[in-house]
Amino acid sequence: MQTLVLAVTLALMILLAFVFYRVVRATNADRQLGDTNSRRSQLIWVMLAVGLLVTVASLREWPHALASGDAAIQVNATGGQWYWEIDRSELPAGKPIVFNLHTEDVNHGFGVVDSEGRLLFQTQAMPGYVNQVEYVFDTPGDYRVLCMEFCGVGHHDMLDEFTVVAN
Ligand SMILES: [Cu+2]
Repeated sequence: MQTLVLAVTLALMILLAFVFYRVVRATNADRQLGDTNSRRSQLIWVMLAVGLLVTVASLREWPHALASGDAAIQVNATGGQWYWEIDRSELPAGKPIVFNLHTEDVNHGFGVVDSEGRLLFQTQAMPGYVNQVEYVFDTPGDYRVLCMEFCGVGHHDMLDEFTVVAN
């Protein structure tokens, strides 16, 4: 999907550059301003129509459905000042995992980092809601959960961890 979006973006940028080049060239080549303004006006309307079409066509239903549905492993994680409670400490590699996140008190940020400290994903955990995020861990190892939303004096200590094991 990202490759398609990149290709469409590049094609539209090239088209825009070509149109810009033609407009500048036409403006400099002949000084028939009435004709040029008319073409420019048409061009702006065409660009608006194309922009609107691309925007509407690329809209997706919200919220996005989780890709794996019932096949995913469900993990429930609850945040609070200042702790995480995660109902599984060992997860399999290579399988879709859905984290169901919520909190007991204030907003927290559920961020997962690998053993080298790289942030893999993060999602808000909020009181009164269950937010879901799906991830597939490719590499077995130890992972840490950090809070990514400042939530009080103990925020920096809001850590937990789990292990991903090979299948
Ligand atoms: Cu926090």
